Amino acid sequence: MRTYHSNEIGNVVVLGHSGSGKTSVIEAMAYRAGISNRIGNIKDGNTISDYSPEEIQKQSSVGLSVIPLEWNHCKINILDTPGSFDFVGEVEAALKVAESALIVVPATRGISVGTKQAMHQAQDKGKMIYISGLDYPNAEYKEKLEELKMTYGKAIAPIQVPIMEGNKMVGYVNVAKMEGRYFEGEQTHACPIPDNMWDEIMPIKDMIDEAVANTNDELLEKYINEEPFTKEEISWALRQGVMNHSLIPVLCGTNQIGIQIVLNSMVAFFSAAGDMVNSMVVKNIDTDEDDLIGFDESLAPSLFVFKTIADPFVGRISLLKVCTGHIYTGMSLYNVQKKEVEKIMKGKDLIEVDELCAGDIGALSKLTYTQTNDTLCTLDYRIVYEPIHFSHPYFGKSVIPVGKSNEEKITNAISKLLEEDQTLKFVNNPETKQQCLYGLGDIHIDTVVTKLKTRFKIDVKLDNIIIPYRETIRGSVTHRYKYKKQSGGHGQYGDVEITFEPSHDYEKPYIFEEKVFGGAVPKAYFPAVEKGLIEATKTGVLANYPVLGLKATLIDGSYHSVDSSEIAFKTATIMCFKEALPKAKPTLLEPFVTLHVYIAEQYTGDIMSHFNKKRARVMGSDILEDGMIKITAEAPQAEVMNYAVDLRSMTQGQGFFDMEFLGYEFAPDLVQKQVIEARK
Ligand SMILES: Nc1nc2c(ncn2[C@@H]2O[C@H](COP(=O)(O)OP(=O)(O)OP(=O)(O)O)[C@@H](O)[C@H]2O)c(=O)[nH]1
Ligand SMILES: [Mg+2]
Repeated sequence: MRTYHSNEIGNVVVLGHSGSGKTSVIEAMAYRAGISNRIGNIKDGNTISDYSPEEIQKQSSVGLSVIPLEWNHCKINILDTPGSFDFVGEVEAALKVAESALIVVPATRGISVGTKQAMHQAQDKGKMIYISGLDYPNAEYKEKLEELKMTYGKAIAPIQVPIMEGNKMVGYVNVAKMEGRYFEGEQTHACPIPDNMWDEIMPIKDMIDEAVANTNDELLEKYINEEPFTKEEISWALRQGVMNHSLIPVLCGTNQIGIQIVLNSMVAFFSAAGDMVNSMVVKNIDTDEDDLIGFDESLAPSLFVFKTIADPFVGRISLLKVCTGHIYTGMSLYNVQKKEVEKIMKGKDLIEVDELCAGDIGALSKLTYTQTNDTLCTLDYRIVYEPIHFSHPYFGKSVIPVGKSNEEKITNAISKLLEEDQTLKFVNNPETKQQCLYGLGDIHIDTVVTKLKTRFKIDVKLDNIIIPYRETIRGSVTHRYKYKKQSGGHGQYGDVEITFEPSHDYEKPYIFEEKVFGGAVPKAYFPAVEKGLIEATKTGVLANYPVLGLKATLIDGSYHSVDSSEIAFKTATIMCFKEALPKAKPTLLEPFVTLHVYIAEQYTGDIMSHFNKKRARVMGSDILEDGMIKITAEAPQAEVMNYAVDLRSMTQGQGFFDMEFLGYEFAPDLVQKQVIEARK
């Protein structure tokens, strides 16, 4: 592959519902562009894009992949993404480096949740829609097109209309050029527009002409004077429309045919990386100001790492987009975040080119310090690119390694997977002794389990995360306990009278005071009493959860000049606690979290009534600048453990949220009963 310049490079993210046919259409593009000499398919697990064992097993994409194609003297880096919401982190990374988006809509299903999500994700990019699967017997091209028009209005521009014979697509009319083409094997040849299609074609042609007329005064005058536009004028105008987001060309075909026009249209209508529309703001570290820069080859070199792959054989592979200048093997660049210098080396089987220009995407191996979201640049022009804001993981499961050898290997393996995937989190909880893995949903976590098995040969089981309940008291009680042992020689003697009452401070296990009169318990033994409290509050009397919010006042006691000891007073305190607390209205505390949920207005009702069912309190709702609604609620943690999945199904995948620990509150009787029962 030759070196391409920024005005010859385009980066296109392919988006759409899971199973809409993204990977398949990309496979066909790669074949047409001569990258491969056969079209692989999902069922045989031999596509260029879905190559990992997990993807072959699931017959579905799991990670993003980059497929560079050469077409019409340009380089198009196609970014294939998984449609499943659980892998949205991969989409977020791909969106960061793509200037344009191709959205795949299946002719059998039409506008699904995934389509809406894709249109939303690509709202600030030039877009094209590909209606795929026209070979299915139940394909409904016209209905899907109508649906698109209803949903997205005038922007929808079906520049290609299929010529159907029964259920079979045998060719198409290119409405921009007003010419028909028939399929003949892998080739197409020109044909007249079929007579029965003029009624369908003319309104579309009128719509395109209108759009062309609206792009500038010169063309408007031509339109008013009823002069026909040239093909070049139409193409230029469509490109302007796509770049300013006022037009979304719609193409159609299958995973075998109709591919060439997609490739032609991407080159014709999508912006090149080097175009001014793709400028962005970066932070200049030396001046502490924001610089507006484009993908400009004349500037000092810089690059942004948008994805890391931990390959068990090759090691770390960093996927990057060159933002400015040129990068070439042998040069050194400075990692701004890590404050380290990295040498750019030619990776085995990875970089096939010696040089990459601004706007291009490539892969580097053997970077020592660099991770996803890092910027590499020169010391003369130190800048930082805005990081990818990945979705936060709130869906958790406890991971239990099967067998001793897996226990030892798991930390290392998971740390590699964490490096690859910024939407995963791994937390060791010493209290519950659980190793907790957090992700974006159940499929996400299950895929990690598969990766552990296939890549690292580690078997694990999953379990629910234990909710960290606490215990406290609501009443007060004064209790005396005398610990006395006489077993020959030295005895044990500790005697304490303690008042236990609520401290109302649920951030601390206890507050200790003493009001001992006349040295009934010598001062020297107060620390021993406190040690007893530290020990005792670790395990409550209801369900063995740690205790919070206790006030313990030592009011009386006695001692023995020979037999009293620190250990004796500590033991007396622990025993006193155990006997007293059941009489002080012990109560379970449950953890509460604050949720901020961001949704489109139409989902407000569903979100509110769902919160109601989950014992949550809605604290307020705000309308944000972009029209989104932000709802703040406080809810018991146990009720919102699956909120990632619940919110997705309520908002068709368009809502997002964050969650943080709020504090502890008294659990209602029913919850208390259930929790105590479960701990027996
Ligand atoms: N007949 C027919 N089958 C298709 C077409 N496009 C895709 N398929 C099949 O539909 C299934 C799903 O296609 P994929 O390409 O994996 O879909 P995807 O959008 O990449 O799915 P995810 O990676 O899960 O998001 C596969 O079995 C394909 O062979 C098409 O145009 N015609
Ligand atoms: Mg796929």
